Amino acid sequence: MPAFPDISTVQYEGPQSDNPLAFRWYNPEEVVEGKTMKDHFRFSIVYWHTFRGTGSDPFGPGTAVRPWDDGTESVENAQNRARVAFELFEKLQAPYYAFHDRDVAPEGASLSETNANFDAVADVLEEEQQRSGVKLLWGTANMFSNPRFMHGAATTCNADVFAYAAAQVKKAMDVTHRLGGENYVFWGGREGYQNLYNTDMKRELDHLAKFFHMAVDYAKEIGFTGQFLIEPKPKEPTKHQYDSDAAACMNFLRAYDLTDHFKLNLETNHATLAGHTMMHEIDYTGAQGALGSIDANTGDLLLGWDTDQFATDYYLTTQMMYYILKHGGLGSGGVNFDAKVRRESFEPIDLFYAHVGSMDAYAKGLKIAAAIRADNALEGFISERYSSFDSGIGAKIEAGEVSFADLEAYMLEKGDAAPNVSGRQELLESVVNRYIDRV
Ligand code: XUL
Ligand code: CO
Repeated sequence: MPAFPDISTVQYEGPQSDNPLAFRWYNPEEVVEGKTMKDHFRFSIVYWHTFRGTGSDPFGPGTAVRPWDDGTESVENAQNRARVAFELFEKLQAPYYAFHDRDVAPEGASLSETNANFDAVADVLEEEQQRSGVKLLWGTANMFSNPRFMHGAATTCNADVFAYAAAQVKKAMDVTHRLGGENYVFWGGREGYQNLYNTDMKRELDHLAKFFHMAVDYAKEIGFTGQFLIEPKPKEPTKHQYDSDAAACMNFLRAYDLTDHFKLNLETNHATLAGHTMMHEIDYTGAQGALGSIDANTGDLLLGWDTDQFATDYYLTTQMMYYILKHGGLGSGGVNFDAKVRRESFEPIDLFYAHVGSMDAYAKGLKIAAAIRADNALEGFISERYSSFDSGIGAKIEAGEVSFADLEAYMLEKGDAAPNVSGRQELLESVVNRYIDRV
């Protein structure tokens, strides 16, 4: 019996459609910059918010109505939920999904029982993947919910907890590999600290690096060739998260000789919590050759926490797609909806409205970004702005051919620097508006 009997597969109807269960902009086969929209986005739906989120908050319990879920932690309920999940993935035309180990299967009384539960649900996931053609974008391990991880997982002070975390990731990698996962993600849930008085930060960072190297070794052992990703986030749950932003992650990877094996999974709401725009994080990471994947969501302008909302803002999606295009796309990553419907949006159909609206916002953002790029409307200005480095003294600086003494001699002779030209920020913001209007 279908869980969503009144909803059929969402189709593209074009920008004039008033049907909230149709795409107005996301047209999977439409080609933009030589690639179909389907291949640009590789849209993915997350298991945790969409199938395990209840709408609970610190002030009250869940509100979500999920008629297919019997509310128990049984393996049977988990297997049934998996079938419902694939019905939703297919009806949204999402080619990918992503999970934490503990989203898909319940924990048992011991690690071996937990692993057996995971295998039993993985059987259904595998069956459903084969039936539907929906693929696994990435798997990950939840090492932040269980109380054993109160001090961290790879950065815990307790060696037994480190060992448990290693065993858990080993199993999550096995299942991700078995299901053909194209990436494996580490979000450093409780990998950070609250107070330095009780923390050996250097030792914790060394342990985290050891943990990642063990994961790289294990991937080789089992023949897993998917991309490893780490996901920057500055706050929540700890005050000082070790993976606080893209720059901190890149520095960590470089310091511990991990850059060959890891890229980044950037999340919009994490970027803004770090005091950055998402376009900043994408451009920074892209410049380092480490753009791996995107957790697509947005925060709220007025709230200072990780609200994980579905993005519908064309400025945001345009900026994201612009810098994703600039850096050659997402490779084995995708646009993964790490987003949850609001507590007040409690009906199953809200899950559809949310994804359809946001898929459309990204599709329109892609078209706007491609139009800006086709006219060289921003890059043209940027190359002109830096043109003093294209020849003469600027070219010599870039080529490393001059010293401080050479530059002093040059300037003593010239007397003063050439006059500056305007940065034209206001003009350029209006140029972006012009493309948003036109597409
Ligand atoms: C937490 C977050 C996680 C990761 C996966 O803020 O984004 O859901 O994406 O662990
Ligand atoms: Co995320």
